[in-house]
Amino acid sequence: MAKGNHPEYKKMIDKQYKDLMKHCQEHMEEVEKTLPEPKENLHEMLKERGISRRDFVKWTSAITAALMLPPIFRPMVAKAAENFSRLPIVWLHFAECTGCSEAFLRSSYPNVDDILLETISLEYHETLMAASGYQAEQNLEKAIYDFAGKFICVIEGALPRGLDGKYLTLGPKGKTGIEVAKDVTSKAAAVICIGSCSAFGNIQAANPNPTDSVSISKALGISTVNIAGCPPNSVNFTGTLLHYLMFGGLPALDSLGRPVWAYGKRIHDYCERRPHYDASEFVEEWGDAGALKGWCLYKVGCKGPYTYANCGKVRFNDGISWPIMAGHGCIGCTEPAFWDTMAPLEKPLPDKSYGGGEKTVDKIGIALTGVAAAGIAAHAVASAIRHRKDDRINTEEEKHD
Ligand code: FSX
Ligand code: SF4
Ligand code: F3S
Repeated sequence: MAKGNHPEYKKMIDKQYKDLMKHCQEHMEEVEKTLPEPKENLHEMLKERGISRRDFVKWTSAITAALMLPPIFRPMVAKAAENFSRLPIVWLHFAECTGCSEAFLRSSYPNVDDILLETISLEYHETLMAASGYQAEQNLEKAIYDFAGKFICVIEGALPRGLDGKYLTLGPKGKTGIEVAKDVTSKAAAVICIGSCSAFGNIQAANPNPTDSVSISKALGISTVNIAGCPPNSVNFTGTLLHYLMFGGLPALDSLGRPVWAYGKRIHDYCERRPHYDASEFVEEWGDAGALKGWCLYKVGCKGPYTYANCGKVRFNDGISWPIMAGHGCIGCTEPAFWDTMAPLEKPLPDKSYGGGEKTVDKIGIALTGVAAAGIAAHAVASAIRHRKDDRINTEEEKHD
């Protein structure tokens, strides 16, 4: 009998989920007692934006599945969504293109995730707030004082360390990004890096990195949750916040700080072109017969075999499409230092880069995994929300310097 069908094994898994549900219920009762009243009524907002109750139920099922939780958690996901606007958020911008905020906010067909993001209680967001100068600085100080230890600090952008951090200064007092980041993150309940810039340094840190830009984790020596991608998928951000609201902790993370539920598998594992890869049917050049037939993009540079993310599963723009579906290979935007390690973007990697050409792609996937596969492991709630960065993360990042 397969392990998964064994009655004892099934009993053990059922018990684990039951315990997790109990923890979730208790935590959510606590949230209702301790966090401020919701600022927005989600259902009214959904109605105003033409999203029916049925669409909402469909969304809760999809996000429950994306979070690798069984359907019994669906009502808890719905409740956490209703509580979304109770969570105070301070959203900082450093060295980046603001594409992450733009990607979340400029959706032409807003779905439930986009509307949820509109409901969050943004105590401070440099792109969206009306205040500027001294008033903006006061708003930030007030937010971190009023919600000390309770707010989530969300960060877009890398931190330049060159010239004592002076490549990036903010506000009327000319504070460096590093000073602002240190001050705010030290008072936050958790730090979530949105996008590969804050998560890994990204384009700012690409060779020759003249400003000595690095990730938030490396600049400050703290652990961060890394919602990687340039830009990342809004589902991976909302899902992580929903998890936080449901369980009072962060989801299990891989060795690079990425939530396992979203970044636990390779692009290559979810790809709809995979049968063509397995049948050795490749696009050889742009616009050829293979491209018209939707064959595999490996030979025109797809880095899906080396890239961990759920893009093919959750897609972008309300599930309409994703890079490989649109006809270009994955450029590896959820991986550290991808501009340096995955270039040239439209050519396969030379044999030595990751240990081999197309024949060894699957072995590479296995070697790079090093994360729990699925299920309950993705929800082992971290006991300490904010703690010093561990050596494992250091080692991983230094590998890509
Ligand atoms: Fe970076 Fe985001 Fe890419 Fe841009 O803020 S992840 S350059 S989409 O905007 O940080
Ligand atoms: Fe898909 Fe790229 Fe893998 Fe081909 S190489 S199957 S296009 S992920
Ligand atoms: Fe980025 Fe590749 Fe997804 S380029 S958006 S990780 S398909």
